[in-house]
Amino acid sequence: MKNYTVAVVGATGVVGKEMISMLESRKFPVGKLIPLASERSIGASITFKRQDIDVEVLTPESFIGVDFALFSAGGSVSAEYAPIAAAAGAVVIDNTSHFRMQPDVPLVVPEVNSHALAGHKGIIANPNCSTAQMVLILKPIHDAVGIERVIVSTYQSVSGAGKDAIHELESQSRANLSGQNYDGKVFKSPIAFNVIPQIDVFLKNGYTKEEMKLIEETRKILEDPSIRISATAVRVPVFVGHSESINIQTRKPITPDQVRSLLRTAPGVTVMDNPTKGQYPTPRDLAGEDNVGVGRIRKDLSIENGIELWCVGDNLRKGAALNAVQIAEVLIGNMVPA
Ligand code: 25A
Ligand code: L14
Repeated sequence: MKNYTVAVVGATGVVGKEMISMLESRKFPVGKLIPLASERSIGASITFKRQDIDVEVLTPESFIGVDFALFSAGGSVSAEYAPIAAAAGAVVIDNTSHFRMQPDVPLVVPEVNSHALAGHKGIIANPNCSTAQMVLILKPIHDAVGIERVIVSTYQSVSGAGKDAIHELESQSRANLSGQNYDGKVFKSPIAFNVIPQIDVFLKNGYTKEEMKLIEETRKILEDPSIRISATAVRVPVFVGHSESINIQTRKPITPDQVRSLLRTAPGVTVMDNPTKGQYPTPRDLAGEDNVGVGRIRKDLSIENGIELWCVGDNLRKGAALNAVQIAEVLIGNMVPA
């Protein structure tokens, strides 16, 4: 079997570390791993298959001989270096929002639209964490009865915003519990013991960029620009795991039982739906898991063809690192495409 040279850009970040861990645990055929980060990470090393590998500073020469380059160091780093990596012959799988909506860049969740990988031009985009987990749920329903409209509210953990954000929640919580003040830098409002209705910047239309990513990326992945979607993205004091309340209006009628049985056979999804026994997905159940959990499936009593449900996923796994490694697996023929 062929072995591949894999570069990870942003290797010391929370997503980068998870990517390296996924490559190892899923036994991706890595011949050589090249961890790349900024100058701030000089002297750092990462552990891969029980070997310590020194982190290298990202330069335009970093991609010579690289087969796959997984990027998660922010949009500006991808904007500058992903084209350089692709020109050097690497296949780029980019975790940032930079290329996602470009028409010639496939935006892929392998269980949903791996066919979109055909004819890629060297850069493939990984969707936003909240989009990735939602389309796993929407796809089987859309195929069965058509989706007319979606209203989603997210409850997003701090790890989506990186390691400084994880540190801020932890330090602020400790400080507040001992009666001290703690001024955060990452979040505009205190995140400890609070809920913040803003993720990413506000746009002229009143939505945030995170909300518009959910709307536009979902339509691109489901290949249906006619689906009407509205979103509210909210940050909650949770370390890992994004939750979503999703209201779906379908084109044809469907019962909650039919939704449950559709989702029971959906790849990447685990139905956890026995509310009277206290069974429903929570971030603490799903953190560290590959699958997305779904529960609270019920009829929306306020409209004709309405379904309400709740889904939770590990934002660092299906929302980022796992999905990226799965895309590489499809490309080398190790994962069965949808
Ligand atoms: O720029 P954006 O688009 O707004 O993205 C913001 C953040 O989103 C995270 C990522 O998290 C990023 O920083 N992110 C991106 N995509 C994501 C996704 N899909 C995502 N999160 C979830 N899902 P992060 O902070 O955990 O990871 C940052 C990693 O990126 C590397 N990096 C940053 N700039 C780089 C770069 N690598 C190469 N070239 C660049 N120009 C970063 O490496 C990390 O691996 P690092 O060397 O910069 O940081 C590691 C050491 O430096 C300390 N440190 C970090 N920031 C600062 C700092 N020290 C001083 N000042 C700072 N501003 C760290 O503590 C660590 O010790
Ligand atoms: O677009 O802060 O992939 O939770 C993912 C993490 C946007 C921000 C993306 C967060 C980013 C998001």
